[in-house]
Amino acid sequence: MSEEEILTEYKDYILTISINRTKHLNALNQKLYQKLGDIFNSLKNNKDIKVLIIKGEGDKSFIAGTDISEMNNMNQQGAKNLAQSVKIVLDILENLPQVTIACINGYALGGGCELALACDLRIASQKAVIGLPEIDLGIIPGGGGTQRLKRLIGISNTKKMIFSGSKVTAQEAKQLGIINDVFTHDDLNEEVNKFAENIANKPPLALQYAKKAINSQENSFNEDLNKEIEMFSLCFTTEDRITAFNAFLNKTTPKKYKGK
Ligand code: CO8
Repeated sequence: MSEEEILTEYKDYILTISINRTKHLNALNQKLYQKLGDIFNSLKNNKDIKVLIIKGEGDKSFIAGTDISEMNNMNQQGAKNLAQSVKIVLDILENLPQVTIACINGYALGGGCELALACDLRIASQKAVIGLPEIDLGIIPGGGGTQRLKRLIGISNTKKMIFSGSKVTAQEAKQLGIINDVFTHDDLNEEVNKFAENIANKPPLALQYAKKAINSQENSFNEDLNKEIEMFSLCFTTEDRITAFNAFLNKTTPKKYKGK
């Protein structure tokens, strides 16, 4: 991985991280997850950073998911290992003392949507496209999507999105409660920065305590996340998963699924 696959910029208590893998629409591979985990870890005790903004480079995509080519070769254990390591990274992100904002300029799909769901806030451009399309790859969300989305928009809306794999517009996502605010594509960065500057001026400890109180979940949440990992990795034992991945990677339409 070249150093530049994650760009960082610091100004006035605000750290901006930008995923820079534009050829792959900023899809996250294992090395990038690891690097993100290292960055998030380094923020845990950093009092000079009050707000973290996460973005995707280019004009088209926030993060188009976890890297499908990399997952294609995984067996059940490999998928479980991946999901468990992503869980650690997103748990750290979710519980950072800083206020975290996903600045969504385009595709936020699969693992990209799940990373955004682990942020405190999601602010999008009118061009954003949001979804958990894993079902069309013969798998399910494995980065906390089934649980975090359910908590955000309820069981019924979550089932509709995950079963259909449908991608929604920024406006639809705002109506569902996934997105906090929508701005024109050109205004997105400026509006997110303005919002971040406002938050960075609030009392930091009160922000942290508010976040802890809001994030507090009943004990079963962790069990639910582990259940998701079990189901996600089980998908990697199916023929349909291989059929669906091959169709994506070969740019063809998948044949009828066999149910095995
Ligand atoms: N992984 C790998 N490569 C990708 C991905 C991805 N998720 N998304 C896009 N790319 C690549 C394409 O393969 C293509 O590469 P190449 O030029 O070498 O063929 C390049 O990015 C550009 O993409 P397209 O040509 O397809 O661009 P389009 O504008 O035609 O389409 C789309 C854009 C609609 C976003 C399309 O690329 C797409 O459908 N991408 C896949 C989206 C998806 O299914 N995401 C979910 C992936 S599964 C997942 O994230 C599981 C999460 C599990 C949790 C993680 C912990 C376990």
